[in-house]
Amino acid sequence: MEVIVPILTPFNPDGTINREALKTHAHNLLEKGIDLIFLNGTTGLGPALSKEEKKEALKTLSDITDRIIFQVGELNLNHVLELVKFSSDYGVRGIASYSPYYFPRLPEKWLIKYFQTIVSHSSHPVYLYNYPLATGYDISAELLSRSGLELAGVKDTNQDLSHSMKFKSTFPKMKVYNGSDTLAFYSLVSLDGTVASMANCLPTLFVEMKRAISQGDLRKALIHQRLISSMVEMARKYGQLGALYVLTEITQGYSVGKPRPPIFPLDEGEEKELRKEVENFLKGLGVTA
Ligand code: FW2
Repeated sequence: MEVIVPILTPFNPDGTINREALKTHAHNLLEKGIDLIFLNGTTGLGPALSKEEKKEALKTLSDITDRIIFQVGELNLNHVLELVKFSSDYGVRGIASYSPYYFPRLPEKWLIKYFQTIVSHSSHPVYLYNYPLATGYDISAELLSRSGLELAGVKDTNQDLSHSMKFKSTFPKMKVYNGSDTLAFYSLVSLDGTVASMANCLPTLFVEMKRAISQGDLRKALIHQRLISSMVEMARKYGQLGALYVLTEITQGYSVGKPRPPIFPLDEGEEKELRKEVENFLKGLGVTA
């Protein structure tokens, strides 16, 4: 049972990656008991990072850990393969990719061919990042099964837990994670774990939820899930990807820089409002984030 953080990418005011902030954040998350870091995911603004920035993020984190799944998805397969090759010099735990996106009506066999090409070039275990809402394509358990493609695992970002569970029943040896914050409890209970964006700002709560589950205290774990879901609701009002930077600064006590437009930072008024809301919420609960 693993709690995986799709780590946010801290940016400097000039739009470059703030490497020190990335390192500080990763170090804190691991110290607090997070199992693995998912690098260049959606929360890390992966689709908005260049291949050189994806490499830079890996280089930066490899100074402190090998507990990394390195996301390499791009719309240029040559770039993807360059990233796959680059990762072979690092002791990461796996590489992952979302499917090609944006272009409509891609034949299924092209989607499969994309992943087959990655698998054939990778020295690391390969994970599918399935996020139909974002990519427009569902690489489902049925499709994987028909294709004969063999993968180490899947991160399925889906509000339908049964969709994720189908991967586990079809491929019992595969690691299966759901990527929805509001289903983290259920993913920990019924799958191999969760890849949860909110673990950037609530690492301790996630780790405690996992501990409560392993001790059989499901009531306590569900209370943690409710708190996490409440924070998601608060963040969504402002744009969850941007709000996460503010939430992380509030709860973890250090700056993680800003997002990079078109993922815009919250404006001054929004930030003030969110801070007030969250601080009151956490104070009322006496919770450690
Ligand atoms: C990522 C995740 C979590 C998500 C979810 C999307 O890469 O950021 O899929 O937060 O909104 O795994």
